[in-house]
Amino acid sequence: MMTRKTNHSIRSVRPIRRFSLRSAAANETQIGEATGHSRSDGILIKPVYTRNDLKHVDHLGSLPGEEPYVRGPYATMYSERPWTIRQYAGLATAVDSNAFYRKLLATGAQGISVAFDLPTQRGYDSDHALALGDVGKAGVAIDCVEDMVALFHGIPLDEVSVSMTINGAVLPVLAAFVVAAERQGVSPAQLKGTIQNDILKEFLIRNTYIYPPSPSMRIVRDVMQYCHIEAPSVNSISVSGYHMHEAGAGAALELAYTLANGREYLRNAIAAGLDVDQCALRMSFFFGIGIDFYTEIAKLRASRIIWNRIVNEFGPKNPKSKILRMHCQTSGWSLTQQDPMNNIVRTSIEAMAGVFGGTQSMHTNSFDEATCLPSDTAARIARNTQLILQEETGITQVVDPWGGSYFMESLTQQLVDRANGLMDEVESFGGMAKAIELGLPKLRIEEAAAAEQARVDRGERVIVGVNKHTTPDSTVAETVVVDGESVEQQQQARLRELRSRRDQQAVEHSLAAITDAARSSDVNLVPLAIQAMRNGATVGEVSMALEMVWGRHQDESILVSGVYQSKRREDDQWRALSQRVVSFTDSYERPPRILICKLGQDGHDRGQRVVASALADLGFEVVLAPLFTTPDDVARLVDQSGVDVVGISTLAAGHQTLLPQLMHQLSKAGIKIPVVVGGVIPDAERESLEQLGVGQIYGPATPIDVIASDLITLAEQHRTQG
Ligand code: MLC
Ligand code: 5AD
Repeated sequence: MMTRKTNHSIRSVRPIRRFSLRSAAANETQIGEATGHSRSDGILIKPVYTRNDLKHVDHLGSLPGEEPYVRGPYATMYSERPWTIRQYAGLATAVDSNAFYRKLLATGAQGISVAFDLPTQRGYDSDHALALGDVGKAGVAIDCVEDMVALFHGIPLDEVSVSMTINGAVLPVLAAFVVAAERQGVSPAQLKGTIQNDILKEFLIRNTYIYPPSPSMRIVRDVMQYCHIEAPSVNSISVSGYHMHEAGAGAALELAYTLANGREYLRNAIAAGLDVDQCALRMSFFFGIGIDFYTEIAKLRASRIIWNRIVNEFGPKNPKSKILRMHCQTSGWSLTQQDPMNNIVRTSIEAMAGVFGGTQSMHTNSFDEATCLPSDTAARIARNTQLILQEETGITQVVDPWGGSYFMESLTQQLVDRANGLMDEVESFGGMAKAIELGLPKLRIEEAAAAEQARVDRGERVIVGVNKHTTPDSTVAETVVVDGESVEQQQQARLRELRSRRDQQAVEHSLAAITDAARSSDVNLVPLAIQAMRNGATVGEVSMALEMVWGRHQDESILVSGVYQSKRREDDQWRALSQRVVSFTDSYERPPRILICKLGQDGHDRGQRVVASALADLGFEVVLAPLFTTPDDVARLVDQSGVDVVGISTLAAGHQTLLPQLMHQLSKAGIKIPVVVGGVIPDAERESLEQLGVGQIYGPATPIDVIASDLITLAEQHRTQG
């Protein structure tokens, strides 16, 4: 890992570093494969279970609400209070999102979960040059207290619990929330909700970090400490495995790394003087629920057993500290662009697994999410899926209905054992922060993702409508497109207005106090951020006040090597493609060379990394650009690297602004090169992208073979013509 001071230019091309994993994970994928089901998690599922399978189960006999809480955190569970229906949402401006939330609440949602746009998550105001193209696209744009006030207009913050998915920029966003509540007459002590504040998984997988790991961990504990004292009903962290699941981790890996992160946060806070009860009491968790029905139920049950053991290591006094409470979200990974109505069925099944696993709060994905942000219709069906489960099926009547099942108890124990093994590996590196620094967990997840992609491409994992039982008609009727330019203009006007009327001296004074406090570690940063936001500072300014001392973190790109190929080696189609790469290399005296990059603040890089790793296995020379590049940066990289093709991966709609700019930059520089795009791209955009000169467009779940074959052809054409 490396850290750079604020510097937004890309100086040199970084060829990918590749890394080959052996040992535990190699076994893992083999066993998973033998079952034909579980997602590379080393779990053996047999056709029949008997009482003999309970012999090795350690947790039998406990009641719900009792240690080790395998049967649920509360004695009565849903029979007394069902899980909270909490749909993650946010788009465009605060006013737009507020209207959306109010509609959600009026029609059955029971809590709010805010999705912020990427510039907000990365600590940039909407008028920052690097925010361009991403403002309001993947979530709501929040720059200042006034935006937060508008976001919660008419939503009483002492009654409705609010979750906010914010990590790198947690300080100014939490501060704006506290001040917005203040304006409603609600004190921090009356607030209820959750702040994600889980920075480790940002370094591991999600990539909306801002500062380097060490000061980032200081922010995490400052937030935990502040909430414990001032806002005791706010869950001060939501330790998240969801993103690991989305990135390709199997159940055991997701469990192990999420709980290892949890343990790291406990250690971090305790080292700074908090006691275990002060921090564990309001730690909460967040898991993805995939389509492997049984395994996912067992995963959630297993998580409570492991967390109970971990917290006990620290000697808590309050029994509540030992309970893992969780939010769950159905899997985005399992959703397909092809035959999208199938996603309703997938989501329902995943939601049932979440309920059987005993979740406290849940988001069900909308069927159109492989294409765009949820449309009204899709969001309604997603929410109704939960309402039907709660109110029609009778599922809430019985607590932990799988308890005592030979199969489920044995599967739960297998997951506990498997996750414990993976956590021991993390401990052997000195804990999660160290392991992340060494890069191991990311590679393990990537390895699982590459193996999974190979299974899909070989047809071993069936995805109905994608690699089996396909139908030609696969379009989504209604597509949500955010008018980013209009949001940008509105936000910029608000910022101008704010800056013209605020007391500039007071703002500067409070920002300077933050910068000073960043230099020491004995002052809690949250009250200082609250004061700055109250004075009229912006999210970007507070972030910059810290960045001045800590710099901005940049991740190094290391790719896993050989995993995809190991699953395809014997396969004729793969051999034919390898042969084409060899012929290309013979003809042109070097392999086809591709630049793979993302534009703007979109850090979702699982897709590009799986493709990069598979292409490199095939023999391509892959240049993987750093994250967060501008069109200018990419044009420069193309020029420097002498590649034959450029591949742009896009998942957060920023391409709508940034891709035309890139094409313009390339043509201005006289560079003729084929450009292909992959990711979440609505059908309605295809024509305009083709007009721009984009060579190929790949939706989610496009087989690697199709992409590789096209790329070789494009590279050949480029060499011949160029
Ligand atoms: C509940 N309660 C009970 C009970 N059931 N009491 C007695 N008997 C029962 N059967 C009580 C609880 O003790 C609590 O009170 C209150 O009811 C609320 O229940 P809860 O279980 O705490 O639920 P909730 O408030 O909904 O909180 C759930 C949570 C929380 C703890 C998991 O952290 C949460 O809401 N998380 C959501 C996170 C989220 O939305 N993330 C989205 C990320 S999207 P008391 O008094 O004890 O509090 C993302 C995507 C991306 O990250 O962008 O990448
Ligand atoms: N609104 C609703 N859902 C969203 N997701 C991401 N951004 C939003 C948003 N603004 C969902 C997608 C994705 C997961 C991280 O959350 O399903 O897979």
